[in-house]
Amino acid sequence: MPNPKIPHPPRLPFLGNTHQIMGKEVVANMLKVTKENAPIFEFSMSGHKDIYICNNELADSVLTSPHFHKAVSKPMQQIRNFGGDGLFTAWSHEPNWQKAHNILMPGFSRNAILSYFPIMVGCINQLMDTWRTKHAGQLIDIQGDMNKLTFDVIGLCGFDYSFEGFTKEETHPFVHAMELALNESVKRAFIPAPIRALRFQKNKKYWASANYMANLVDEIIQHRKANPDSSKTDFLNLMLQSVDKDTGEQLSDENVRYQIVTFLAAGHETTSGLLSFAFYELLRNPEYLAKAKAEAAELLANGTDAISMKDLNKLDFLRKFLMETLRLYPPVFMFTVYADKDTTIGAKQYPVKEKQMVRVFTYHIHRDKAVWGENADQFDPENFDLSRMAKRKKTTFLAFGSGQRTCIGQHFALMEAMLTICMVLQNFDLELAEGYQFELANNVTLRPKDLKIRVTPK
Ligand code: MNH
Repeated sequence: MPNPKIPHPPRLPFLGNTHQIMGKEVVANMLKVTKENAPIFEFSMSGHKDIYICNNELADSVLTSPHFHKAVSKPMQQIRNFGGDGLFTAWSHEPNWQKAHNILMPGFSRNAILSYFPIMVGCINQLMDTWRTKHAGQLIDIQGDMNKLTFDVIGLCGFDYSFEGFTKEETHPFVHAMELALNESVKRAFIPAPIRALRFQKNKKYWASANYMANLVDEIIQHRKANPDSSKTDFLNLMLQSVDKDTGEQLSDENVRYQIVTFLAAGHETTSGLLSFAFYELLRNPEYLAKAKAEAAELLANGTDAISMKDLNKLDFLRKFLMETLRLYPPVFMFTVYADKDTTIGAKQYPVKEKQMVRVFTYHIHRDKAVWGENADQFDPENFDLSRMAKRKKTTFLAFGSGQRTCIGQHFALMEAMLTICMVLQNFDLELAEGYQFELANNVTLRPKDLKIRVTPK
């Protein structure tokens, strides 16, 4: 049957389907609605009829078609209030996307990231010092501590600025500003503009946070420009010193600011989510923990200064383990593309209109039984054995998005996660809090809810 109608859950007048996901449990509601209506359905919100796709057959059809491109979704349009046309929130046709992509790509290669290891090691040591001196034998909030770690790492690698997550008692105001701005952006995206305008207090705080972030980053940029130091190898120097190979132009100061804010927004919560889920899975599987410890011991046999690419390539279990973690718990659990003309998707030829949004629902696509077998919901690092990977389509794994607009920070995140896990396992005995019941938290990105881990120095 060609051109079948795309089904949709029952709609209300005005609200469409919005009521089915609004409320306190947005993530849980999203996962429920998408699961009940899989593999494809139309969802009506704020007058738009977006299409959700939840299996690999449809995802592959969309992501290999030349007619679909990254869409700057409603929440992303709000994030542009402080991320501007930075890499994450730019349309592909905006000139600054290609320009920044050309300039920044070399800084995110695996080799380039190896040069950031001393910075990462320094931050991980601070995390471990805090655990040793303040929390020995106690339960820590793993998501909170991983957040501090990833924020510190990007601050220092990005522009040689420390947010002092572990050396100061109070949280840096920038961290609060970023959290408020991100959460509020998502809320604003779902609230109709006339009502949005009436949220005076919320709006005031929102714009104050956006301005605070812009000012702090601008000061850092101006300081570096007044005191150039070419020995620094951070992203800021890369952006201030390189020219785009296509246009011969540099990035404007404003765009440099957007990129830095973007790295902080896109890079910290995602990587800390990955680390939290990874520790959870390690600590409930003694077999995996033993394998990870063995690799950690090998990697760190000669200390942290001597780590080479060759050593990292030997971490085969941790590589598989982190990929499997991202499969079952993709921190970015969906992304959005749009059609550039009327077209169809999948073998059944479902119709899609020009400019219509298609939501690629990574979370369910990663659990598609047609790809991962009957045990698709079970954690098994061997899913990422190289020979098994070679047999699968690229579009079966979408934790970092797809195609031209795939995540620029993926090696950065994976290498940071490997290093963190290795150093922590070498120095601490870890235990899940007794009786912990796994649940997903309701956040912009996925993370385990209220996960506590006991940290005992070796
Ligand atoms: Mn990241 C794009 C997931 C770590 C910076 N990232 C994306 C996309 C996904 C994603 C999915 C594509 C979104 C879309 O298509 O709309 N990112 C992750 C995950 C992790 C992650 C799951 C960690 C785990 N990302 C990081 C880190 C940084 C970063 C670390 C920076 C230091 N990500 C980006 C940027 C983009 C992006 C920048 C946009 C790239 C582009 O479109 O050119």
